[in-house]
Amino acid sequence: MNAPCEPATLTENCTSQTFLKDVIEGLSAHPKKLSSKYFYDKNGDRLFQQIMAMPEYYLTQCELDIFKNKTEKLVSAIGFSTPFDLIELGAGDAMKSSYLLEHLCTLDCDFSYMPIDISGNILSVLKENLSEKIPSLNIIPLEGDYFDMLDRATRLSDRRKVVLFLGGNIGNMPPEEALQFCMELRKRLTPGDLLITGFDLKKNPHTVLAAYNDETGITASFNLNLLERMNRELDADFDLDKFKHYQTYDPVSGACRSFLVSLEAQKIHIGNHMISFKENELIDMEISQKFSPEDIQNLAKESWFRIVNEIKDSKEWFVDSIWTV
Ligand code: AVJ
Repeated sequence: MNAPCEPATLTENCTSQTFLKDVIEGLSAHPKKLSSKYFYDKNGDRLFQQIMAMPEYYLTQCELDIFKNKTEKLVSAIGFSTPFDLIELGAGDAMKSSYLLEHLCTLDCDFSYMPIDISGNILSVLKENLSEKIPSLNIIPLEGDYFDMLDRATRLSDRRKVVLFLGGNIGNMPPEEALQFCMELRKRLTPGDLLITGFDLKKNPHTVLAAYNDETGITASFNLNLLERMNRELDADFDLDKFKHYQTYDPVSGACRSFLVSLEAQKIHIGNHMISFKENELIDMEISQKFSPEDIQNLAKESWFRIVNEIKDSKEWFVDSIWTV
């Protein structure tokens, strides 16, 4: 039985109860599974920022190229004759979108910026950085799950919505889930609204694998940090030396996956739960799906969107696809 949450600490208590529930459910499944959305605690945010700075992790540079050098194209696709809310799902530190935000402010556009993120930590970093960089920007940070916060944004304002979902975050869902997600998103948008999604494209498989299998081991630490987070927040006793990161990329399906391998048979305690691992048993940690142009077209079509524009980086490794309802 879950204890009812005290109003004052409602978010925090309920969040850690959901975290525990998800973890126990995932580690009781076959194969064992953890959700990559829990990667992003304070330490995970820091590790992900290190990943974005790695030369192998081309995604950031590609999308930065789009936001820095093709800002005009983005702005004309958005259109700014009517006021709007720019809602960013998984905004993180808003490094890429800040170029768009700056441009829109220079043009004196009537818009609010509503960054949504599961990490309250990164949202406060974002707010601090952006208020300094673009003082005239109206920022309304929303901490929580995408759809809960999107619904809140709708209750706060009835202006036209421009939804940003960048960085290849959509790739963190297996294809079937991504379709469900787009359909859910579609339900929340009305004519005139736009969705701008960043897709990492299928490319030389060596390039893809290298981005997630760095020699320096930052991606490995990023995965292992979730075990450490469970030790800290859920009173678990994972020994990080007894798990090893394993990365795969299947160029046919486009699925890039990370696993943790249990290096020996072991029993782990999480609060008053116990989880057994066999030697070499896997935990399925994350998928980073890659897309062909046809994959993107099919996804848009099956979720009742229409593609109105596509903006690629100069290498054509990444695309920001602009959809309307
Ligand atoms: C933040 C989901 C876009 O999948 O490429 C980076 C996360 N994981 N390296 C990705 C990640 C391992 C990243 N996204």
